Amino acid sequence: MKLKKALKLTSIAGVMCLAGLLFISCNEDVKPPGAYGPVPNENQLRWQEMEYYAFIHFSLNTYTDQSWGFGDEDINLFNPEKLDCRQWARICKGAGMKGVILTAKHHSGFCLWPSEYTEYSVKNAPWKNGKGDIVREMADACKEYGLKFGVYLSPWDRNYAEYGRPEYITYFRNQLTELLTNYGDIFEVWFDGANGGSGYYGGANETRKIDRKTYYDWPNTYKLVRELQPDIVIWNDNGDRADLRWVGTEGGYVGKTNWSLLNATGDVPEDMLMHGLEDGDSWVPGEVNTSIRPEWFYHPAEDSKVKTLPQLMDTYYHSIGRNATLLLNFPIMPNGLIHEKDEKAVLDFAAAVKEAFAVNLAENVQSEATNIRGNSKAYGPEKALDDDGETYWATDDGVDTASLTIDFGKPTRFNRFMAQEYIRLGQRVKSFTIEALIDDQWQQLAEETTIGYKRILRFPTVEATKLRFNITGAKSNPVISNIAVYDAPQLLTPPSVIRGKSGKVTIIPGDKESEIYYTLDGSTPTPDSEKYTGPITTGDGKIEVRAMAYARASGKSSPVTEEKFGISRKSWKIVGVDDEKAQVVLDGDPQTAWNHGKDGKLPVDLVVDLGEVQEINGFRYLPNQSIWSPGIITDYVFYTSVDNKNWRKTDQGEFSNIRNNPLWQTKNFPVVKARYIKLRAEKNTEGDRNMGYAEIDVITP
Ligand code: FUL
Repeated sequence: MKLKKALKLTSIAGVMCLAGLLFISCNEDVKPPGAYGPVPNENQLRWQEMEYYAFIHFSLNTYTDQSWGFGDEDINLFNPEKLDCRQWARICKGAGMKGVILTAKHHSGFCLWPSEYTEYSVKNAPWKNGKGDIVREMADACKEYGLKFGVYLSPWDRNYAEYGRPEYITYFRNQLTELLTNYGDIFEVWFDGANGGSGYYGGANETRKIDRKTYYDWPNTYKLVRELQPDIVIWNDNGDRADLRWVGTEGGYVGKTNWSLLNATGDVPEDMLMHGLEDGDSWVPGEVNTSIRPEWFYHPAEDSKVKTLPQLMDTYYHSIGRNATLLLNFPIMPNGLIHEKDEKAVLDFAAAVKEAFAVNLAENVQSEATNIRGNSKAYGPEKALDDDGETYWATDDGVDTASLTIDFGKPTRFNRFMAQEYIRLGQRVKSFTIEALIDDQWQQLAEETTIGYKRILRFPTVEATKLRFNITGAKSNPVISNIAVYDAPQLLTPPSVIRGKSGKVTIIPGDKESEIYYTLDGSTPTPDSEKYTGPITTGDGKIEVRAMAYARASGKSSPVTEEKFGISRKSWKIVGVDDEKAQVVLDGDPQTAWNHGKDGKLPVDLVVDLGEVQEINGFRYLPNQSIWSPGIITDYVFYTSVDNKNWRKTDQGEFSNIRNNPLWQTKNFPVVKARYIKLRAEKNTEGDRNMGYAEIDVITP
């Protein structure tokens, strides 16, 4: 415990004794609890308290509509005529964020600062006649708006000729040195884990494999980082433990059980990323990284896919509310600005968070606890209700289960509960429940596992006079710095829309109570539009469905869901596969999936008969949506045919970043006539032939 804190506690206890205000015995000599297990260092603590900060994805691939640049993209494309880092910073600040992490170099190798070690940077781009430096502009804007600044430097570099050889490590460290020396304080550095293999590599155009654990010589790279920026935290997903961990998904959530611990060495299976390791020997807390749109970089087609308020609120509860921080990404448009829809979404989100947590109904209300450390006022339950993160309720050593009861004094409506452990002394709580006294009966509202730095629970609104927080299991005596209770306004969840093979459109409500209204002509639905009562029969052509949930009682409506569907699939079928279940690939439902068997040789073909010859100019593939599903295709060739005999190679490429972010993959090509399409899977994430498909679709002109 810090000296300052120890003095503070002693003096509080002393004042209490002198004032003779004691209801329980006063013992000034009660020692504070000792730390248990691994604890965060100062940098990790400072970082954890930031809670919420921005990611910015911007690079040459913003101009090529790609997720990952190959490394040979034309530098002349880079000319963001309205670039304004102050706009980015203003939005982040307005959104309540505490910092910004910028993709100084993404996998394509293109540098947003004029690195002296490569020609593939802004210094050779038309933007500002090669005199620009986006890292500088961002660092300055962050300073102006009181935000911390961080950098993403991709270890994988698809442009650099020496990538894969020892020379690249010198290059990588030189670039790191530039970034960590020339731009002021850097709070976090991000070493992305992607090492896809293929790339331009100075013209070699080949696949290079490296061992992500050893190639980058992380221990020495970390040493350099810490020398240059002693207050930094290092994020790394390359098999070497750093200060922070990835949580195993880019979907915007971490496990409900979330230990900020891992082992310093050894492999980390994906579910360990999501939950941490209860008995881990090191403090490695989770950071939830996700984008405000499906993808990380800007794609105009996603202008209607910006996360809705309910989605962003879910993300909040599933990250900050589960003992993690939230790193929320903005893709920058080719003109150099954040899209106004993203701005509105994030500001609405900030307002909703503010509203939800505006009034803490438990602040300084009456409380009692089944055990108080040394019966000392310094560790009483009121220390968890005083809105001071440096004081806490603690129990005696050896007392690992205890209850704290809050008495509201009158029937009080609430639907959120927040608890925080004093993590300077370690993460201890293994399980807890909360109960409410409703009409003189105790009713259990929740039964949960870990708490950590912060845990927030959501439950249906109750009206109760008391709330009881029961710690039912802990590694050591619990130390709770904060408890809060809120009555957050209810939000309506937008419905989801699917079009089945028969052409019927089904709208799935996000909750059970609200009504659904929809349109089929691209107009915005209102409570006067068609009311959804069951599957809608649609014709064979393209349709655009817009739907919203509406709560008559409050007059509130949800954000609008927009889905565009191409030609009907009535007569489509999978051919050449001896398994009826394969047809789910065409059923329009993202939740159903089918996998080819594991046996046999690569590549694996899936042929669809579209029933008649059609004009098509692209296709879409959605991988199996269950978490860590097998067989996500990464490398494909797409063929078309009019007779199922003579095939034409129409497209070929990779589904970049599909493993971490298993979204719809859309590929466009010039118009061709085809009745049959063949998706050839050349490689999947597991390196086997068990190819998985949730959906396959075509795009028509
Ligand atoms: C991933 C990368 O491959 C994506 O492109 C993106 O930068 C994301 C934050 O991390 O692994």
